[in-house]
Amino acid sequence: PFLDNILQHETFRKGAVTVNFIRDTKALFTIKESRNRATKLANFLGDIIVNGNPDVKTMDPTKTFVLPKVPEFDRSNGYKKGTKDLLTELGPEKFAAWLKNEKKVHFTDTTMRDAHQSLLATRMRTYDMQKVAEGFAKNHPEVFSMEVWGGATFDVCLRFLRENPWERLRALREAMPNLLLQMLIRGSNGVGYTAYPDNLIGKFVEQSWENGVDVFRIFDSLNWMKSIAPCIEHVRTRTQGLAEGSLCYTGDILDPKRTKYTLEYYVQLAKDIENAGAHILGIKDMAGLLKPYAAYELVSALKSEINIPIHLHTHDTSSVQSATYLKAIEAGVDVVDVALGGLSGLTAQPNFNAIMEMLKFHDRENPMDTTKLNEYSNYWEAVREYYYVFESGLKAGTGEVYQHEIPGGQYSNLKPQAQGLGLADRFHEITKMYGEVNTLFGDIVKVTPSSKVVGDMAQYLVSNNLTIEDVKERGETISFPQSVVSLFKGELGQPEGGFPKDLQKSILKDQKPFTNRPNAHLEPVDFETEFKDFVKVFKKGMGRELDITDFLSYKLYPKVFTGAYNHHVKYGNVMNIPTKNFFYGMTPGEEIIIELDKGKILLIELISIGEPHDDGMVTVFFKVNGQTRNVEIKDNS
Ligand code: 3PY
Ligand code: ZN
Repeated sequence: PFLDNILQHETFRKGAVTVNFIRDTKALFTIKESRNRATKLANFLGDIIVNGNPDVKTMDPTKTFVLPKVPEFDRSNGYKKGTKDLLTELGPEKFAAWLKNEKKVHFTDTTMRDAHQSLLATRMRTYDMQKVAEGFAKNHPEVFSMEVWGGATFDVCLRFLRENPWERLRALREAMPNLLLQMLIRGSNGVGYTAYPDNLIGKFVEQSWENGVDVFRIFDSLNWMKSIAPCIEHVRTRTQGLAEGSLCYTGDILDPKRTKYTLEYYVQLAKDIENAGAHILGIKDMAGLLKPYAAYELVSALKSEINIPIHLHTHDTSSVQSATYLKAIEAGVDVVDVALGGLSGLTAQPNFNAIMEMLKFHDRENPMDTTKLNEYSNYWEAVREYYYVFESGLKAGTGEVYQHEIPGGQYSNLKPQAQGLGLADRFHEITKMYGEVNTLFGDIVKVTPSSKVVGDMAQYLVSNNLTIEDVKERGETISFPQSVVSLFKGELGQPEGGFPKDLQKSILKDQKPFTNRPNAHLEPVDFETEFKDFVKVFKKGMGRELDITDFLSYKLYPKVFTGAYNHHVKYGNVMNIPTKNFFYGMTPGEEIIIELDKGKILLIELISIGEPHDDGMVTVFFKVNGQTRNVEIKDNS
């Protein structure tokens, strides 16, 4: 094995060995630890081979994949100056002023966050991102920011991918040092579905910055300033990053019958966000409801009423959102969110590659190497196939989105949820009910987590064959889902215009609602004591020192973190397993490479799968770095 370690070492493989190579390369001596990790990974792969990945419910045995081609880039050359360098140079205030003065329109690439959250149920693994991150940052230094973190990616990383989200962030930071990295944060709800103590959100913001986030897109699921403002303050006081306070767009400002979310409402909200200290204003059109002419009106009005730059986000669920960008760009929007072609459109963002072409020779063009950009689109197109089991099935744009108003990020999750409840063939009933529940709730802003509550209620009513009339007539006798009770109690904050009083009464029964900040009901975290206790419980299994970021994961998602921890204890770090094998196992004769650490690799070949023994165990035969390694796996079928 020692010889193995030498032969496998990157320096050796590159032929760059010097006299002191063995003496100076400590990794060569960690044979036992490597063997241990190899065995754990073999056990993981064995389990997937015998029992399948529990996250993959059904698969197509005839499915084939093409190898994604990583676009070429100059490895020896450094990074060209980008927006991250500019932020470091100018600081957030001057940076925002620079952005506002730019004539050309800027682009945020959402491929590694919202695009896969909205098309593939957030399942994109770090492995596929890391392959292209460095090259992309070197080839496209003109990009404004890379949205790579936050939203649902945080918990999906731990819950389903069994990765450490902080490790993803650090890896992407290292690979893209010249570009701004962006995250989505749900105000007082952090990256969760409920309010957390203020000091926990503050620490989370601070650590997000420390580990690589520069742009914090902050929103509240009810557009409640009392949740947005404290988070802006955390960014301003604990980081040198950019606070992008965001308004969530719902309804239709051009529809005279919709009098709740009007142009005046949004302008006032934008002013409040600016006054709270945001460096940038985000317009977060999470369901893709901002139609082209409405975008022109909204952006024009905001441009004349506020002094900070404006960043527009949308989802192309209806398929007309490129036109929205065109009109917003004409009205002077500063940055728009796009996704690389192969992972764009429909419930995700409009197509980066196509928008670039749309603007060629326009006076706001931001020229980039479109040939290269197309190569990245092709890369993601091929990678996307590995995730085919998580596709939402939406094949064409839908005008129905203007009725149900379901956010893009929720749409791709709603289908599997409906399937899970045995309601797959009633999906359109659910989407219709979603719109009706919104009206019942008094037309609220619907975005995580308020959107989840509307979704829960819609599914609950459809699965119990209840109607909106039933709720109105005999709501006191119905026991509603917990998330609905919690919303009406005030645990997600207060909606514009308050809750409908009668409905609130029948949902809460004898519980009393509150109207102050939900955080006011939560005990602050005692970091010093609790961190010590945390380390005592979890230290042993991780094989490394635990730090504050692990603690934050635990505090935000105690059960999910514990599940990920137990998985780690059993199987080690599975982040570097190729995606195809992570989800679908291996076929006999297949040989894969897994990087354990930088420069330390494992070569794993599946030799064969034995017949089940009487006790239900199956022997899986591997070759690991040339040596036979058998693992015993319990067959759960
Ligand atoms: C999230 O909160 O995860 C969203 O993407 C909302 O649009
Ligand atoms: Zn979005």
